[in-house]
Amino acid sequence: QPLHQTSKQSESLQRCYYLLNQTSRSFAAVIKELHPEIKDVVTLFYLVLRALDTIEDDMTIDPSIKVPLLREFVDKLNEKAWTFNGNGPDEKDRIVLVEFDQILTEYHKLKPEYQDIIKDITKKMGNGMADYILDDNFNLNGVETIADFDLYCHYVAGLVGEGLTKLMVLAKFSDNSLAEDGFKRSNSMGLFLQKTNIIRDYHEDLEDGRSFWPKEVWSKYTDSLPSFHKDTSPESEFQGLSCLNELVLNSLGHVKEVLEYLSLVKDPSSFNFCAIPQVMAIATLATVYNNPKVFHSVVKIRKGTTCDLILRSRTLPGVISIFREYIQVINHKSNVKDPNYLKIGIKCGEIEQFI
Ligand code: PS7
Ligand code: MN
Ligand code: MN
Ligand code: MN
Ligand code: MN
Ligand code: MN
Repeated sequence: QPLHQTSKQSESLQRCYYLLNQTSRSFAAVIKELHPEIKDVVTLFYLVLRALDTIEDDMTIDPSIKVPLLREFVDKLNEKAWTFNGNGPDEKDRIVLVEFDQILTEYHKLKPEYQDIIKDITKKMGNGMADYILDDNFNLNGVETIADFDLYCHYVAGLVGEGLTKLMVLAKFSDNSLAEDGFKRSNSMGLFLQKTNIIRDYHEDLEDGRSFWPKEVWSKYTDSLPSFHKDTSPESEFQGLSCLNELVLNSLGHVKEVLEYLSLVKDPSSFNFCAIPQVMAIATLATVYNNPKVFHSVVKIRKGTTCDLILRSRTLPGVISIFREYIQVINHKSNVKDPNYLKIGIKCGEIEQFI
């Protein structure tokens, strides 16, 4: 490539960065700081999966159309200029599908090894999402057991961890050790983010006509999941909080592997990229813990807190101190009457011992 062209981004690559900025403030910020060798490939990986998730999330697409579309989505990566205009007008990230041809143009310029990793993960994720699409009766193919919960989260987030790990190893930004555990810790990196997202989005997801809270857990506390929103009696709220807290306890089960994973990421820009979402997740988990607002709105962490956390996430000791702080916050918010009070105390103690 002639020297005068090396700094020039093609039109379609510029458009891809525009799409990245449009669809995620937080991912855009960390992806744009990545080393040039992996920045474009991670951007395209993100955009391909964002497009797939925009199909999954769109409740105006009938399951009879959505399911085959999710399963066949990977085939679109072999096309030159596929686009999709079938999203509802309110779907916030529909632009990535309307302009998917721009993504394809840049995807096909990637090294074949990178394309293969993206393709493999996209195929598995699309099929996994399809397995969990609810039918119109709202109760078929849902997240029933805790094993389902882990499997659904593996498809939509654990696989992202696996793919990103493969990319970082291939690009030599990380040594093999990250991939030598059968992607167990990469999976936990995704599951910790996804479970936190699912817990926080209780109300929004129900309003959109879906839910990912596992029935095996909520059925211990109610015979109908929406009751935590609808029934505002103190008894119902207590059952709701017990259920919520049991899910937080489940998520805390991934913290050890998350910190182990982060301890193995050596490249500084990759470390930030991996660490910042995890730090946001533990802060979110501490905020939603034992918090009845979850049943009525989306609980968000404060802007100032976010900035402070990002600044402290640059090193492993910084990340560990953040986790320690939020584990203490969770421990202090516990209610002795909660049925999992002891288990939560033990889990927090275990994590504090570990770090
Ligand atoms: C390729 C950077 C860093 C080893 C779009 C980053 C939905 C939590 O469930 O729409 O629809 O409400 O809020 C990101 C592991 C994935 C997991 C995943 C791709 C971390 C499509 C993020 C992100 C692995 C499937 C939030 C998983 O979306 O969720 C790249 C290491 C996309 C990561 C989905 C969820 C992301 C998510 P929902 P959101
Ligand atoms: Mn989504
Ligand atoms: Mn989704
Ligand atoms: Mn969500
Ligand atoms: Mn919504
Ligand atoms: Mn309400």
